[in-house]
Parts: sequence; C-alpha cells; structure tokens
Amino acid sequence: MTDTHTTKTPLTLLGLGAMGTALARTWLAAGHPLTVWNRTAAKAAALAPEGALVAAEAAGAVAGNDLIVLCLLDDKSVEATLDGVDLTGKDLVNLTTGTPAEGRARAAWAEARGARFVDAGIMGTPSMIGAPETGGYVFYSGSRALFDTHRVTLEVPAGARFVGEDPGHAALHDVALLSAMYGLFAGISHAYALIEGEDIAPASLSPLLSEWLGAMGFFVGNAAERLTSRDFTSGVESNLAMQVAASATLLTTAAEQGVSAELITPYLDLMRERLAADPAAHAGEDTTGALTLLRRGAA
Ligand code: FVH
Repeated sequence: MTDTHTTKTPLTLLGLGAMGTALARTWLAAGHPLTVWNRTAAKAAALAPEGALVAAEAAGAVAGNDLIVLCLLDDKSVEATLDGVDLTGKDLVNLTTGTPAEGRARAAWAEARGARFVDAGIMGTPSMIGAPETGGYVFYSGSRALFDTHRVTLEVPAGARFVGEDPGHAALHDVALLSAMYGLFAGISHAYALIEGEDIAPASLSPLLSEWLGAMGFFVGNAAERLTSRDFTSGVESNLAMQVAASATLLTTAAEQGVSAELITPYLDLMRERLAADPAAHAGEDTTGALTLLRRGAA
C-alpha cells in the first residue's frame, strides 16, 4: 500500500464550519495528515472516517503540528480558541475574516507568543474550495518566510496570492473586493426593480446586464490610472457635467416606476458634490475624481 502521507506537510485546522470543513476535506483528499478541532465536537468527529485526527482540545490540536490554520467565525472566536494555548515556534495562518486592524493586532499578538503569522482573506465560497476551475483564491499577508515555507500546502484548497508583509493587507484586499461586489449587487438589484411589473422578463434583461457590466469593466483599470496620475480629465468621453445632468433621468425614471433610488443615489450624490464644489475645475472630469471626496480620516 502506498503511504501518501510521507511527503505531505502535516497540519492542524481549528474551526470546522462550512468553510473549515471544505478546507479539511481538500487537505485530507490530497493526503495531508490533518489534525482537527472544533468547538462543537460532532463536526470534528464527522471527519474521522476521512482520516482526520480529532483533538479533544484546541491546545492538543496545536501541540500536534507546526502549521496551524484557523478558520473561525471572527477575531473574537480566535481569541477564545487560542487563549492560553502555547504557540511557541508555531506557524499560524488565520483564514478567519477580519478587519485590517484585527490582522495587524493578531500578528503582534502571535509574535509576542513566539509564533510566525500570516493573515488571510478567502475570495470564494465553500463549494469553490478544492475546485480550481471556479477561480476562488485566498489573499495572504504577513510573514513572507512563513508563506514561502507553506505555500504548496496552502495552495491545496485554493490559489494563494501574497499581497505583502503588512499583516493588514490581506484583509484590506478582501474587504476592497467584497465592497466593490456589493456596489455591483446594488446596481443590479436596482436594474431588476425598474423592470418589475413591466412586460420585460428578468431573464431577458439578464444577458444585457451582464454584457453591459462587462463592457463597463474598463472603469476599473481607467480609475486606477487616473488615481495614480491624478489626471481626471485627459481623454474623458463622458464628462461629469453631462453625467450629473443625465442622472436626473435615472432618478425620474425610478420615481415613475415606483422604485426607491436608495441603492444608486449615494454615488449620484457624490458626483453632484464633486461638480458643485468647483464646476469650472471638475465639469470635464470623469467620475473618478468624485471618489477623492470619500476619505473621512481613519476611525
Ligand atoms: N462561508 C462563506 O461563504 C465565507 C466565504 C469567505 C470566507 N468566510 C469566512 O470564513 C470563516 C468561517 O466561515 P464559515 O462559513 O466556516 O462559518 P460557520 O459555518 O459559521 O462556522 C464558524 C466556525 O467558527 C466556530 N466558532 C464560532 N464562535 C466560536 C467561539 N467563540 N469559539 C470557538 N469557535 C467558534 C464555529 O464553531 P461551532 O459553532 O461549530 O462550535 C465554526 O467552527 C468566517 O470568518 C467567514 O467570514 C466564509
């Protein structure tokens, strides 16, 4: 019989919710010796038939391996799970979603306990784990040495993208992408609300929406270039003055259709605010200049 365990890094996984269980299954299927612990023991016991070594306590699970992966609900549950556990010499990989500040504080906390640390942000759902064709991946930041040591193991469940040694940057990338996603969802929701009650099937608007949003994807790179150059006017085809004037049509149509414009007004208001601040200076810009109004200073 072939022992597939001999060449694969052993690791410990703390947290077996929907995501943790999906992660566990991919490491087990790939032949990694895996020790698991979960607050609700039944979820850990369920993985024993698949080859997982089940630990009764988090401390025991941590003691078993050098590489420790956390996939818990939030930063408070990380604190609760590792409180008082000896982390000396351990490599901690925190796949728990958190803020950049939590990532930085957790890195300092781990270092003070003699551990190396990387924080992470998972860009995917549990069904995308172990399924590279779905395009899911994980942002990592923090100790480059830890990441390089364990990269092959970390890439088993999903692609790995290291975004720097600042332990807050994985969370910041995660939150930036998720925030953009919700803005997109808001616009899509508003579009479908506009046609509700009309003789237009959502299914007929759907491909048109997808195609249009794809065509507007150029804005992502365009905005990045303008934010770098601080040139908001060169080559502008759809200037701010025109867009502010046209936005009245969007709001009037929403009112005529009996649809709240609450999901789109924040962005339209920002465009108006930018134009009103100095019409002569900003009329010829694209809308990227408006986002410079968003910074309010850190909390
Ligand atoms: N599921 C998803 O689609 C997203 C995809 C992107 C990344 N997120 C983040 O992944 C973390 C885990 O998410 P999850 O989907 O596994 O979440 P749950 O199924 O709710 O499992 C939560 C686990 O955390 C344990 N837990 C909660 N509180 C505590 C605590 N105080 N002490 C110890 N463990 C705790 C919980 O244990 P139990 O309820 O089974 O006893 C689960 O193991 C998360 O950060 C997502 O934002 C998922």
